[in-house]
Amino acid sequence: MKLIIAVVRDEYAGALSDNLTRGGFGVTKLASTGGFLKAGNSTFLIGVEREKVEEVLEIIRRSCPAPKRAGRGPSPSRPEAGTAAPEAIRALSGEITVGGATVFVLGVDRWLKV
Ligand code: 2BA
Repeated sequence: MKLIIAVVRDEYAGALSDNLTRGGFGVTKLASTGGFLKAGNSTFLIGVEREKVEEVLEIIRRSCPAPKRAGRGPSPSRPEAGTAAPEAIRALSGEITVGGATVFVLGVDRWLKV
């Protein structure tokens, strides 16, 4: 048994949720916030049998376009600078990469519904 945690951009969340549900997987979507950009994103919890992990990863790949460069990060003159951490503003002197998903696959000791 595995728990897949996937952090995705909000714009991919609807498609990912639909595709996972269509594939017969149980999904919980949580509203989350990235620590660096302080922007909203979505975190999916997906409990699956070990042999289904690759199938889920493929759905995530398909639903969340590959990372690409997306312009500069927050700077003091941009609106999002008001919400980004000061260290993020300082660190981001160039372009940032967005897209894809940040995925963790964890072992699950027990899975029960009580
Ligand atoms: P954020 O923390 O808001 O990060 C958004 C994007 O900013 C990151 O995209 C990355 O391109 C850039 N970034 C983050 N930290 C940076 C740093 N210290 N220096 C320079 N650039 C930085 P992703 O790596 O695709 O991450 C997207 C979102 O996934 C993150 O949003 C966060 O919510 C989550 N995430 C990423 N790595 C994580 C981790 N190790 N643990 C937990 N959540 C993570």
